[in-house]
Order: sequence, then C-alpha cells, then structure tokens
Amino acid sequence: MFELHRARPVAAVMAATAAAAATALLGAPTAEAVPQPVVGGTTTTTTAYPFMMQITDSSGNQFCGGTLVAAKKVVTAAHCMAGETASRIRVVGGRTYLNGTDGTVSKVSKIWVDPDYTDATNGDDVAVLTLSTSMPYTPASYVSSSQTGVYAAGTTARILGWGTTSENGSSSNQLRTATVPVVSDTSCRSAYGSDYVASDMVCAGYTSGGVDTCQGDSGGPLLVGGVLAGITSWGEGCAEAGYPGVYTRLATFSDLVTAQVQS
Ligand code: 4AZ
Repeated sequence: MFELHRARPVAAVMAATAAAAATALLGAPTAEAVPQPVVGGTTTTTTAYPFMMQITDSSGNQFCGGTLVAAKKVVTAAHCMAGETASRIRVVGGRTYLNGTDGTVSKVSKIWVDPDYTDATNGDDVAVLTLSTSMPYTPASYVSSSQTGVYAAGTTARILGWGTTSENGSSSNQLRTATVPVVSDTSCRSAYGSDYVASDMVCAGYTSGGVDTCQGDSGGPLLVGGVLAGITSWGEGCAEAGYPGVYTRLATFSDLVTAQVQS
C-alpha cells in the first residue's frame, strides 16, 4: 500500500491491483538519453516560458503551478483548488524565483472546477481561473479536442515547475524544466490499475524513473511541441522506477476549457 502524492496531500489508498502491479515493466522508451533534472532537470526562467504561472496563497506562498492561456485565464489542476476560494489565492506571472518580488500578481475573480471532479485518481482534474488583472505575458496555446496524436507513446513532453527536486525534498527556488517521454496507456494501467483513467489521463516518464514532476508541480503544464497538452496531476511518489507521472489529458477537456476561456 502506498500514498498518492498531490500538492495538497489527501490521504489516499491504492487499489491492491495496482500494488500487485508494482513490479510490472513499463513500455516506455529505453533508448533516449535521460536528461538531467522538477526531479532530474535543469533550471529555467519565466522569460523562456512566459505562460508559466505560480499559484500562491494570499501571503505569496506557492502551492501549485498554472498555465496562462489568455490574458486573464489560467489552466490548472482541480485538485489544487480543493478547499480554496477565489479570495484566498493569487496568480503570479513573470517571476522565475519563488523568493522574487518581480512580475505581476493578480487576484482571482472566479475559480471554475470541472463539475465532475472528485479526486485526481478519478479524472476530471482540470480547473480554469479567471484573473482580476491581465497578465502581460504571451499565453500558451492548448490542444484541441481532436489533437490526440500528442499522446502517442514515446512523444517527448516538457514539464515545468517549482516543486520538490526529490520525493521528500524541498521546493526549488528557481523554475525547473525537464523532458519526459509519453508512456502508453497499457503501461500506465500496469502501474496504476483502475486509478489510471485513460480517457482523462496520460502518463509520462522513463521506465527507470529519475525524471518527474513532484510535490508543488501540480497544476503546471505538460507541453508537447510547446503546446499545452497536459496538467500535472498525481503519481506514486516522484521519479520512482515503474511509476510515471500522471497528467490530465487536456484534449478530453479542451472544449470545456474553451467555454471557460471565452466566458
Ligand atoms: C504533487 O504532489 C505531485 N510524480 C505532482 C506530481 C507527482 C507527484 C506529486 C508525480 O504535486
């Protein structure tokens, strides 16, 4: 039995079937060079990724990531918004360092959470924030409902965040990024059993682990070809062999997101 880690930890117990699959081999690519370290990756900046947003409490403590998709709209994970109200959170753009004071801080005028959301392991882990202040940064484009080719196993995806750089480590003061291969539905189901809902999720990571999102990265982007294709959602620990990170399959929710972006 083991915990599933989320940005706002919620006690969760895995199905015995998933535990039994703990030693199952994942069909992720093995031939690529593993990039350095998120977990395993390199430091980067919000100049390089201007759509990368910090989601903080009213005191400025970052607890999740988000992606700017329009001047006043940010895509994040529904589980990041559990127990939150709009008045309690802020979105910070243009700030590479957690301890910085630069960039733009906005209040949130509305939190939309997918109405079907219950728990990250049940899917529907998507939310859209409406900002009070426009962000003067170039937004990311996001996949349309028909762009499912981005989820082909082996596709290179980019992850970003200020989360912990090891499973029980500390957050990174500087934004980090890494690339990870998309993992097949079959492999991800082998790892996670019925908690993996293929219609709503996609996995990414190396069979051997070592590179992954971790606590505090939730809500942030999974990019394919620079386009937002996923939202950091959950996983068993971080960067563990056989347990890839799980991301919201954004194409499934693209039309719902668009309705919020246009509202
Ligand atoms: C988290 O707690 C979290 N390794 C995010 C991603 C993963 C685990 C935990 C996936 O925000």
